[in-house]
Amino acid sequence: MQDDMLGIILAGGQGTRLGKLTKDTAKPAVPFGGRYRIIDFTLSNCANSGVNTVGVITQYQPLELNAHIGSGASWGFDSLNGGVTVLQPYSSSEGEKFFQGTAHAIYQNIEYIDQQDPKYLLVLSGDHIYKMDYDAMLKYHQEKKASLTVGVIPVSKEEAKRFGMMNTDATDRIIEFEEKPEHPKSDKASMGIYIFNWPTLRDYLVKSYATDKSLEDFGKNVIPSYLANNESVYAYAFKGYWRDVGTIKSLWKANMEFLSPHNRLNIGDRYWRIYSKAEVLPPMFLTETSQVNNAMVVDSCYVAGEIDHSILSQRVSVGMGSHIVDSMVMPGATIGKNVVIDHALIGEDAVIGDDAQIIGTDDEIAVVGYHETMGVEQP
Ligand code: ADQ
Ligand code: ADP
Repeated sequence: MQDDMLGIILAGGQGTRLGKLTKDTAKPAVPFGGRYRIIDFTLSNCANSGVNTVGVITQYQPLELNAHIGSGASWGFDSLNGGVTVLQPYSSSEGEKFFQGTAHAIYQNIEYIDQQDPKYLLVLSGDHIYKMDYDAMLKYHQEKKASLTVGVIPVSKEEAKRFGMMNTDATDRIIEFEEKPEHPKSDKASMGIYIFNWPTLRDYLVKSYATDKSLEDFGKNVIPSYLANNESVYAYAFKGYWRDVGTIKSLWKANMEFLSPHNRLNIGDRYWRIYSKAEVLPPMFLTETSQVNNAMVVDSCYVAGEIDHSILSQRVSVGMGSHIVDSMVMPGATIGKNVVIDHALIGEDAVIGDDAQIIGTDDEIAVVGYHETMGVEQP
């Protein structure tokens, strides 16, 4: 259907803002909502929108992403008709990794993109939780005869500092754009989701890098240059639920929203399913001492304590007398007896000893890192 459009998922820049949760992995591999990893949402959106060919760009060891994505069959991708490719990260000539921005990451993968020979390039971020039909966005892009279309959503003044902010005219053409402004002039934020006419972008990148090596980002460099060159750049207004979960607080908050029965994400939608790696695990077990309220507890968990308004991912165990409130526990974490966990994110395979107290607040979420051991006496 949309074989003219190639999807590229930017699956990890520096990723430092998630701290201990992303020590060994690209952000998009971070678990979300009990059963998913963050990238599942974007991959499912591609599959559901008929974007049959997707390249995933990461700056980290792509091993975990490779293991998670596999052939892509869990999301319905078919390698005979496109499929998902996790692209190898690039190194400098000294073999060291170096930081590069989003536009630079596309530039370095020109060869892969040329092989696919797309008319349109759909650029996506791997750390967003949302459901979106990219095919509808492409139709809009074509109707507007745009050179670039940017997905746009309203945000509050406080949030605006985290985003690219813009002004549009009456036809939704973007006339001003500023990346992470101190004083935003509107409430229109870029979702970091772009449809480019590939030949135009390709020319632009090749010409720019021939003269100026400092070009880094779409938000900081490419969009402003497009506007300065009078390219037709349009805003595509998105109406649904969308969260950028690139920070600890936003990741915790989106997990708590996921728990709400009023969550606008509507994960039960049979016409827009969110897929993940298919895995069959033993059922969960709740002992007679367990109490579970307003919670999501998935396969292979063992619960002897109290769970209140929290998410337990696969293979989590919670000992007797422990109390977990307003928290998200990632797969494989082991929590001892009489532990209190409140307003926290507990990393994958973390081990928490008896009597530990891990207590955060709305403003300062407590975090136990991936594979971290806490409060366990060493022999
Ligand atoms: P940010 O999210 O701050 O703002 P950035 O850090 O450039 O932008 O990352 C965008 C996505 O690309 C992230 O998922 C990141 O991990 C990934 N990424 C960055 N560099 C990469 C690289 N070299 N290789 C692979 N992946 C890489 C952007 C826009 C704003 C917009 C917000 C919306 O710049 O204008 O408002 O997204 O979230
Ligand atoms: P090990 O330390 O057991 O050798 P790896 O580091 O290879 O394991 O990763 C094992 C699994 O943990 C992978 O599925 C990977 O996606 C996941 N993983 C790695 N780092 C993180 C992290 N920071 N947060 C969540 N999951 C992670």
